[in-house]
Amino acid sequence: MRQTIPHAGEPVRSTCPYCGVGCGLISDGDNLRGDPDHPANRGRLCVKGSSLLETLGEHGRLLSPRIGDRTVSWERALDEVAERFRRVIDEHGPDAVALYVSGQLLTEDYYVANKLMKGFIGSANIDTNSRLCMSSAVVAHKRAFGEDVVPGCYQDLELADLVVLTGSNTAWAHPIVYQRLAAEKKRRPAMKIVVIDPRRTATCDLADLHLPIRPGQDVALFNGLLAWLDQHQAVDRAYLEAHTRGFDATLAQARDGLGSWSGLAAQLGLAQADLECFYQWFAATGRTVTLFSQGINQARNGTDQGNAIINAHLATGRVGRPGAGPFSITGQPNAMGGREVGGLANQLAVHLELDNPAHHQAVADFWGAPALARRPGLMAVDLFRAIEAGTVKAVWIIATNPVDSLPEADRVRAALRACDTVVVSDCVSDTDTLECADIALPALAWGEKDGTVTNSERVISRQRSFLAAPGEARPDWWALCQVAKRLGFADAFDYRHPAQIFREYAAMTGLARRFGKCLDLTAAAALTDSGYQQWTPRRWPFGESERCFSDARFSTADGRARLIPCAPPPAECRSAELPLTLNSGRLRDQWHTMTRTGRAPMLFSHRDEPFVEIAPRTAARFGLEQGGYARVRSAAGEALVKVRFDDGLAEQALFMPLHWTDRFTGRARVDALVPALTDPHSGQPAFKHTPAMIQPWQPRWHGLLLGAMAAPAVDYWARVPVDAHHWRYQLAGQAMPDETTFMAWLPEAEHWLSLDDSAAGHHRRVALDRHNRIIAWLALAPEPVHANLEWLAGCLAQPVADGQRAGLLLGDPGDGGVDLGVVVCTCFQVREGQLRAAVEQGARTVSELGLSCRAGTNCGSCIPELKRFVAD
Ligand SMILES: Nc1nc2c(c(=O)[nH]1)N[C@H]1C(S)=C(S)[C@@H](COP(=O)(O)OP(=O)(O)OC[C@H]3O[C@@H](n4cnc5c(=O)[nH]c(N)nc54)[C@H](O)[C@@H]3O)O[C@H]1N2
Ligand SMILES: Nc1nc2c(c(=O)[nH]1)N[C@H]1C(S)=C(S)[C@@H](COP(=O)(O)OP(=O)(O)OC[C@H]3O[C@@H](n4cnc5c(=O)[nH]c(N)nc54)[C@H](O)[C@@H]3O)O[C@H]1N2
Ligand code: SF4
Ligand SMILES: [Mo]
Repeated sequence: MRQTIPHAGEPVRSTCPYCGVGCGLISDGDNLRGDPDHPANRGRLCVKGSSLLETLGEHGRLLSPRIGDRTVSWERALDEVAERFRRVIDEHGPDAVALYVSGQLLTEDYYVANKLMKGFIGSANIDTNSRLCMSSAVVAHKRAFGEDVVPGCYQDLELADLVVLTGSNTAWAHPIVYQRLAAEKKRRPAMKIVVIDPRRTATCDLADLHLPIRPGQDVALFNGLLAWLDQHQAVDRAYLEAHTRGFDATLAQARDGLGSWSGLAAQLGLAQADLECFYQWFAATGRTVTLFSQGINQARNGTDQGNAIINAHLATGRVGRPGAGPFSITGQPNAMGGREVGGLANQLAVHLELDNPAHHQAVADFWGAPALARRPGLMAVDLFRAIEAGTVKAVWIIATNPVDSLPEADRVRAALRACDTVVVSDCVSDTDTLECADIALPALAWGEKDGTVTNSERVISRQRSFLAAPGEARPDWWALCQVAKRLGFADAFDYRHPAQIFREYAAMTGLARRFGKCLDLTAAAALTDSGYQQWTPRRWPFGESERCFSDARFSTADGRARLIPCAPPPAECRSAELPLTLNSGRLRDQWHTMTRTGRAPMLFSHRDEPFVEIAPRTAARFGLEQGGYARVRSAAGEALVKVRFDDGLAEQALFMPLHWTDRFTGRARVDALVPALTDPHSGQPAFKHTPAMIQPWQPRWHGLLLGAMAAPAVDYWARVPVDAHHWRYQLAGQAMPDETTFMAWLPEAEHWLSLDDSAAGHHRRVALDRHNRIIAWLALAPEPVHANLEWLAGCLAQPVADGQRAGLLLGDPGDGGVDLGVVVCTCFQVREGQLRAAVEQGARTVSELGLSCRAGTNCGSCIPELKRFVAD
């Protein structure tokens, strides 16, 4: 079967495959722009979305199935997967196999995976990376509303008079939502924005008030808010009495142990005036939205943190109203779709529960399922523990990279290496997880795959294919159905087109409706194939108002929402050995484990090496220098990274991005350091608060290396792509490599240019092929090597011109060009030096900078940095 391209060469409307904002875009494969008609973005795109075409191309793609190192046919690979799964199931029962999937799957892939595992294999051992991402919010919604529903929509942020952003670096992680907010704030400066985050992030740029709360203290903050609202007669008694339960117990819990407001402020690490200002604004502003993300979810009490926020909204009757509501924003492009179809191990499908006998019967009947699971399956962290223990003997991992993204990641890797059968479906050929695979299956990537996704505001949009499938790559749903057939379930998995799967899913939501849930797509159950092709973005529940729970009728049995008493958080645990708290999260221009954004050289211009951020004062205490190196250590593992000063961090805080993997550097997988501590209700790991220690690391030599080679075995290396074939490496180490060692890093060459000053420890090599083209470049020195990186990168694969040799050895053409510093505006590649020049010529505002050098005038993601630049 080969994917056919319905509109080859014609512009196709699709959806960005990165964050949960779910922006619409239009592309024909050569050009790409935001879709002006998409309700999420109205034509805007951020830098990741606008550089999508740069990440395509067949290089580095997984193009055919593999068993071990052997390339095999699909028939052979699918037979092998099915035989191995069948054997384990027969010998050890269905709970000895598992699927581990992803919020980056399409709804159709997800639906089929869940149906196969829970309905037909007969185990609920299917979990998803949404466990690491949204599962605390899922439980918080279920506890409060009786259903996992985000009541509001993005427009609420524009209608609100107060927007509270907590645990969210919206400017970098949900840039188009941030831009919509920024535009509204400009239009209506009286609108208030409060950012709650222990770090001063780019998001704080919009804030009227930043509360740099102590990590993990959000329950105390929102409990305090509830007590304040009550004390100041700001609760909506009529709403509470008519539509909720649990207020009195929740308030009693919130008041328990609460002393003075000054005492609370001190506990939270905030100025009392700031705390009271936030409480006053919240009390006084009917149109308030509280948007929350991983600073809330990824904590040991993430579920309670979500409920503490929702409590404050229920107490003021601010749920599902225009411009008012709690708003859990989703991370991945289809995190929401996965929650709808039931991708988590502790839910059934279409918002129904495994342990509810009536739900169970309804789903078994709908699917004609012979063996529908009755018990919850293993949640992500426990699933990998069971793989380690050998009780789960075969696992199929689809569209996620657990060797990098799960806590105690080194343990996860060891567990997979020791596991009998690891099947990995991915679209690229080289990941830390694929390295552990016994069987690798090539998947279609964005631009090739075809189906639906649901964004943070419940809008279902189409991802459409506009590119032919490369090599043997196939849709994930197809591979799942092929294995299902081989396991003996051909009738239930006889799909030929994603539209069939979507119709079945839409029909199935009739069960949700039957049980009083909001999820309802039944109007699409009879969608024709062409209706599916022409689908325009639509929010569920179809045909009703924009918001859920506007009528204050909730999805619980009695129709009332619940306020949930939330105990105060555990105190921070720091010890003399691990005196710091390591926070982790996202960068503006990278996506997760960089398998896709890491293909676009441009997206490394913002940050090109793995790093830890630390406040300058703390750095001085630990003997660290800006741009130097540090070892970061925790109880679970360690990393070797560069040091960046950030005065937006608290004194005890460290921050590391989650993006760097073993494909891009020697040792900087942040999850090797994060211990596997989880929320008791949701099983979501606490990624944000790891007790840690830092110390300087002083290399004795530095290196810069360009070419097509693999990473040399040295203490420190980090690489970025130069183009589809070449890398640029930064190197550093303790013992200076001798000539035999460093020559082995370089490819075979016809000619060499060399420069050595062995006494000073300086070595330069340029490798040339027989056409005098440069195939590799190396410099080693006791001090950091400076070279004109852009010029050097451009020299690769080019012939050396006469008179160029000296410059080439130096790594600089000597044309007087100066180093302009790092790129601030990725879209137009505007560097710090150019910004400085613009300021010198009189630019005083961000828009004047834009007029002068175009910085910030495309996607706008760099505007917070531009503002800081102008301010400095
Ligand atoms: N550029 C980019 N965008 C992305 C992604 C990406 O990889 N790159 N990934 C997407 C995905 S899957 C997700 S889940 C989202 C995540 O989006 P966000 O949650 O916005 O991103 P994070 O950087 O993980 O963390 C958010 C903030 O929580 C703060 N925080 C840490 N501890 C606490 C605390 O105790 N209390 C409070 N209030 N805040 C705290 C951190 O300092 C951080 O600034 O981003 C999505 N968008
Ligand atoms: N320390 C720390 N750890 C974290 C977080 C944090 O904030 N801090 N955040 C957590 C969160 S919120 C998340 S969402 C996770 C993300 O972590 P992961 O899900 O592990 O990260 P990705 O890089 O998105 O992995 C997706 C993989 O699927 C592949 N892929 C892409 N599209 C397709 C497709 O259509 N089909 C198939 N078969 N493969 C595809 C990609 O090449 C890539 O290898 O990380 C979590 N881990
Ligand atoms: S905000 Fe950026 S990454 Fe997120 S969906 Fe829109 S274009 Fe894609
Ligand atoms: Mo996520």
